[in-house]
Amino acid sequence: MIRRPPRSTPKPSSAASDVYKRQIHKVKMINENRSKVAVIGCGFFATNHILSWSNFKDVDLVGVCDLDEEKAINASNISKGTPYFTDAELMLKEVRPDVVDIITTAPSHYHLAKLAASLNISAIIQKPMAPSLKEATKIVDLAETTKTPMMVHENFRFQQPIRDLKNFIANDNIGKHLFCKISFRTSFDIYTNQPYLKEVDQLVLMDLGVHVLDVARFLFGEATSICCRTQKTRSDIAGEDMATMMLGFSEERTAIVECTYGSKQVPDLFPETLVSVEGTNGAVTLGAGYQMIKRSGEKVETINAEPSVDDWCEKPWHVVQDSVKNTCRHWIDTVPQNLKPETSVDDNLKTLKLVEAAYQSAAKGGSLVTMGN
Ligand code: NAD
Ligand code: 89V
Repeated sequence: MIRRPPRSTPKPSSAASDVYKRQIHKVKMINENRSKVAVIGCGFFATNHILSWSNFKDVDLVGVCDLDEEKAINASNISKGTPYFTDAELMLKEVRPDVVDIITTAPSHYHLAKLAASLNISAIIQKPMAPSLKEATKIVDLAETTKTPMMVHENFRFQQPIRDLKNFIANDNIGKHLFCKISFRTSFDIYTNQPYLKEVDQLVLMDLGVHVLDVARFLFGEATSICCRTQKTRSDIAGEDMATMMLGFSEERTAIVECTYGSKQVPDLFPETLVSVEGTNGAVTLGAGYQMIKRSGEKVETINAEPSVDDWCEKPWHVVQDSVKNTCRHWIDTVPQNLKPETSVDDNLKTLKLVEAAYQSAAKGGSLVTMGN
């Protein structure tokens, strides 16, 4: 049954759920240009997805679901009373969305992707796609065999400053590309919002490396090799929280990619990603505070590349929140038009292969691992 909380939402209790007025709202397609979206997983990060979808004029958020009813009710409340559920299958069968946005943690992704595919519903899966390359490959195979469009919500490449930087280097402004550096260094307490990160054996490469390595692929294409060294900067976490990588690409191009949750440097730029790209005729740097300095030949230009702060966003998260909006928009602008999204599950598998290779390299003291592209 669809559940919609009454105006003043009481603290849910087992009895309370009987109080809620249950109505079957058949959300009709108002016209074929609208997309019906449902969300599974209403935890810490889901608010950004829910508010992104809610702010699109051509999207109807038709259902939100969490195993935890209180979280589902909260998600309903922040999205103007979207019907809420605690059973994903029931929701999908009731509301029949065009796409389901899976914003749970990685261990549940395959099961939920399989559920979506069984109902012929396109899926967007939060990163990391799966806890292992093996399971991610199962998702890719599932999407292919069932012909269900699936993409990964990998949003760092959709950060506006990084899109702007890519546009600059793509238009022959810096000549032949030579070198790229991508850096995400912080000691912001990510563990309070995401306590599960303390428990995972594969931490920074799987959680953050997956972002910065995808940016490396976005800027330089497929890597031919990777070397990686990892470190652990604190004793109360299970996995590594610092990684330093060197990637090789065709035509002798080289990238340094680094990510850590254990950097004590000041200022702490969380959640900014610093990027620089150098070529034979110029360079571009995305520095602290979104200052972008572009050089093409002898022409040098400094711009403010800071993304806008929509009314539902707040600094310093606005670059991430804006990228969530852009990533959600990317599904709308591709899949319904039968276009393949940039971060399709089969594309994102290549990023996960880099993560896997980074772990292999780190296990051998940083030795070079060749990518069989
Ligand atoms: P969370 O644990 O706070 O929330 C996940 C929610 O999913 C929980 O409330 C849980 O009850 C619910 N859930 C799990 N299985 C379910 C099921 N079968 N049906 C219904 N609900 C279910 O996690 P989070 O911190 O919000 O992270 C979610 C995902 O988003 C993770 O994969 C994380 O890596 C990713 N994330 C991405 C970004 C980013 O895009 N930049 C930032 C933070 C987190
Ligand atoms: O974006 C993410 O995946 C989060 C982070 C802390 C990096 O923002 O885990």
